[in-house]
Amino acid sequence: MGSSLAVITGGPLAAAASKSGPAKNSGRRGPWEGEIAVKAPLVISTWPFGKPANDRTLEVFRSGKSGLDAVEQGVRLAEADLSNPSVGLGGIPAAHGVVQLDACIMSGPGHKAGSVAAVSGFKHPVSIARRVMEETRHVMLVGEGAERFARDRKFEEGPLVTPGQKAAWENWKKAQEAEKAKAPNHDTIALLMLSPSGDVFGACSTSGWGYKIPGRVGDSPIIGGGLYVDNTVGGAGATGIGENVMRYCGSFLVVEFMRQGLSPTEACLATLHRIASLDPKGYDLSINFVALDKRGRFGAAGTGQGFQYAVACDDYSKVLQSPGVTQKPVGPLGGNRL
Ligand code: SD4
Repeated sequence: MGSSLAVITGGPLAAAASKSGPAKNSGRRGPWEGEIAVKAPLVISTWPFGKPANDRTLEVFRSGKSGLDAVEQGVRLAEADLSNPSVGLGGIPAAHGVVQLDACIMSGPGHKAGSVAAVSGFKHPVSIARRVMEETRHVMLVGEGAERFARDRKFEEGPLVTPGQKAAWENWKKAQEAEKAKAPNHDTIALLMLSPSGDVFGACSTSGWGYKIPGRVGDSPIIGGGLYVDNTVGGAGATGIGENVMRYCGSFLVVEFMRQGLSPTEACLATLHRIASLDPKGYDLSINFVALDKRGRFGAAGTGQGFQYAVACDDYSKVLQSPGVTQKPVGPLGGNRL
């Protein structure tokens, strides 16, 4: 993409973070990656596995499909990726050994949304969410109802637990009996796109918190929690401990901060600061946000160090490092657990 993107690594907040806690930075100082607007189409998504999903999104969009088709297909790539243990096929199961998936999709034009939660036996929950959005008068279907809805529409069925995940779950079960169990890492793809006509689209998909209580729903399928799009402002998505995002309408808040004039990175940081100011755990939350705005700016931030996100536009496709507020590592630390 050449000179149209100013990629600035590091940042004052990262430098100001201390071992003892969060940097005393209001999140209003930059510059950060993505502060200078780039030409749409622009795609941003969580984690390094977002890079191939971004590339797929752009490829689908450039082939003449809609922005909604593009974000859906980008997320489907992550859902089908067996090597990704936290989205779709091969996702981490719940405590009873069954993979339960959460996903949602949002269209800026029309402010439309669809969502499914705790869905088993279907590897593409993002597409089920899209059909909920397009074919029903509802926004969200869960569990058995969502599965029946998908079955009626002939969505491909099949087991989601891979042999590797089954063996890991069996080990966890044994360790749990011996009270030595550690929940595995978990991630989510939240992907946002700005089209050249200025429309914003987003989609999000995850298997959620590993070995969660069956029926647990995280932030990812919650509109305004794990994903939010406002076609007049931009969009935001989240990853990390969903309990720490959904109690604060995290992605909605990022978008609202952008509406007030903050850049995407500043808005992600301001949201982290707001949540930490209210939460008894302070910044000990393990949450991260990505965002883009209507002007073609993008950004991300996390409570800890090491949250990576992927950005693609023109002939540019990269994994970038977000600013982290504290020196703690990015991994999950416990959600609602005290
Ligand atoms: C959830 N936010 O279910 C998701 C999981 C995730 O990094 O993103 N983990 O809570």
